[in-house]
Amino acid sequence: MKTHNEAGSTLDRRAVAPEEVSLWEPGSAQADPRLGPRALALTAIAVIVAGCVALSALFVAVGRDWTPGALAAGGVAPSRTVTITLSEFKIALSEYVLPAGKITLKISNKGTIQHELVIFKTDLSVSQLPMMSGDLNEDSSFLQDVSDGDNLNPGQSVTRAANLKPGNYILVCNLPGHMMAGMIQTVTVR
Ligand SMILES: [Cu+2]
Repeated sequence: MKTHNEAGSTLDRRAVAPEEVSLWEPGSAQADPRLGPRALALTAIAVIVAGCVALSALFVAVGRDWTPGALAAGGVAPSRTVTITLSEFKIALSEYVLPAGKITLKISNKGTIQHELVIFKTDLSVSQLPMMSGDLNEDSSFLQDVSDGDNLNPGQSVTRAANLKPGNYILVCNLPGHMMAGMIQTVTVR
């Protein structure tokens, strides 16, 4: 069976080949001039493909900023996960402007010492934040505690759910000295 099929397809290919050639060079049997139009056509295709790749890269880049609008138009909003990375002495997020509503926080301590993550809603700027003994005064009425959890050991990751209203937030590691060392990050929710 196999041998028979292979022989058949070889014959088919032979039968088709002259027609293919005649598409490019109807009036001539010469081999070399054929490369001209064929190479041109291939180049044109390559240019079109490259253009499409560049365009889609552009749309992917711009698409990030369009997401909130797309969600409003699309109807069903997928649950958003935000990645938060703690280290000495920094708090880094996968995005710094978040959509209001339910959100999943994936918090990882990629440092070499313990850290924590506390989220407050506040209208104060960072320089106005209420301090006590060099750390954030978490009991201040200017701060609304939105999300808190246990300290994370080095290498540990946890997932927390939050429901965010539009406004300004600060993310802080308030272990002694950590905030002043740099572990504070502002985030906007809208
Ligand atoms: Cu810390």
